[in-house]
Amino acid sequence: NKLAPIPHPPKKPVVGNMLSLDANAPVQDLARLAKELGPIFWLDMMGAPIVIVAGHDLIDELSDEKRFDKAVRGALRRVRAVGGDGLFTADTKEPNWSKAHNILLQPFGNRAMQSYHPSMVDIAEQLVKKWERLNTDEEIDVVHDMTALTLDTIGLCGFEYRFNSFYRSDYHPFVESLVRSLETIMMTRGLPLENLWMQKRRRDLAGDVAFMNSMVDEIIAERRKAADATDGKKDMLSAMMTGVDRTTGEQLDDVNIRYQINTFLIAGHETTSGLLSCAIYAMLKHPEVLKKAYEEVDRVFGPDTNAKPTYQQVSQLHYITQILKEALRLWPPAPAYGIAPVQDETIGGGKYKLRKGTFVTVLVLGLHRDPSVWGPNPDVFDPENFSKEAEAKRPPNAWKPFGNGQRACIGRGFAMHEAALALGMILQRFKMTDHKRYQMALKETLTIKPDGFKIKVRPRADHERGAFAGRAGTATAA
Ligand code: HEM
Ligand code: LEH
Repeated sequence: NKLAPIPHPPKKPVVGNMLSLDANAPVQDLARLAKELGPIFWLDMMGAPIVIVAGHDLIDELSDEKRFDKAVRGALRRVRAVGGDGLFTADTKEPNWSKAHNILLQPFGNRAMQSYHPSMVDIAEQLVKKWERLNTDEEIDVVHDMTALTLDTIGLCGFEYRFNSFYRSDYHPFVESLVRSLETIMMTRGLPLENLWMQKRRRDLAGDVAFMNSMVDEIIAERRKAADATDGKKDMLSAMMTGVDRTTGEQLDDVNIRYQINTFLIAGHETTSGLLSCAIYAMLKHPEVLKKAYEEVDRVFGPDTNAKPTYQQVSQLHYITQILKEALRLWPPAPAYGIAPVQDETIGGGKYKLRKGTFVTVLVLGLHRDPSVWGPNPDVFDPENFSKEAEAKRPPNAWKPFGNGQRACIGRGFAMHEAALALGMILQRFKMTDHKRYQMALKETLTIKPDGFKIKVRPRADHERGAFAGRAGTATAA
């Protein structure tokens, strides 16, 4: 096999390919470019090359952790302003990465998930209570309410803090600062820092970060004052304050714990809400899927909306989980991740050369619609893509919404349980209508989410519960 040059679109002097990407939709532009240029191409970002890979064969090779490591560069490097050396934005080689990884496996493990379940139900009940009290004609801003759900959930499970998002129409000041910071990080992506407009944003960023840090530091300090550091609490914070890394025998320091909490809040705020919103969108566009989802929830949860779903019931929502996985395929909330070769490499059977340290973007959005894996109609939503049989047949590294290997998402189990519980509780109680005939339009922040998606809901009547139609039907007739 001969070495082939990596394709790239024509570039302009100085800015290179900077202007090939829409500042408000860079990832969608990359997916468009991949359709024109193929599964691998490179862009010149004002002198810095970045290689984009969007096809399964190549990404399978790039998933070899011995050859490629996560690269905290580009947009992600700037997230360090908020996430510091927390897990998500630490280099794999930084001592605090493996230390925190080892310590955090416990509070993100299965056993811990069961202990968070009641808190997850607490917040999901606030969501459905809000929806139950709406007047018939009132619209729901889906992303807004899902963000309230996911943020309040991580607040409560993470450090027993209530953002109380369902009790306010605006956002909690912490969230205002977080959102503004991420916006600045997104806007300044790839741009030189020195200009006036940017200086204002940078001052705001510094102020916002200082405010977020002081709030989180105070929560940590409060907890330190308690007699046994856990204060009898079983949240992620107490696990971080007491956990010991078996390899080094060391504990996390309070500054690093603060960065972990900032990170969980970014993660809880940005991604699971997008997943839930996309899953609702897809169900509304596919009545046959929605019908099966209702049947499963009615079978597993039953009609009694006063009974709180148990942890075990949620883990039996297999079809709902298929819907969530398929939503993660078509609209991966984290649509790309960055890696770099540890040594000089060639990929594609010796075809493409990648120098050590080259910044490579794995375009998950492209991977998830690669016809060589997903067939000739990869854009069609079909939860059967995640039936047991279909999953068993799938080649490795074809579905990567949570990233790769040891640097994959530590919160995936948390997110999936939270999402299945929320969808289950929504479906148990409501009929939803897509009164605007919404068509998917993605808004890019660091993540992708539906832009301006509104629905209406009304409570389900007993006779609408398929599995119980007979019983409920007779009762009403009598
Ligand atoms: C890492 C996606 C929810 C915490 C990642 C990565 C992806 C991802 C793609 C790898 C990033 C990279 O390689 O640069 C998602 C998605 C979520 C989700 C799609 C929801 C649907 C969460 C939640 C938490 C969380 C709820 C925590 C409460 C983390 C952390 C890492 C991470 C700490 C870094 C892990 C490490 O490198 O050791 N996530 N995430 N995520 N995620 Fe998530
Ligand atoms: O390749 C990357 N960035 C490039 C291209 C960019 C347009 C995609 C660049 O120039 O920076 C690396 C990808 C960085 C984007 C990170 C998005 C992930 C957001 C997830 C946040 C929530 N979260 C955190 C942990 N779990 C979930």
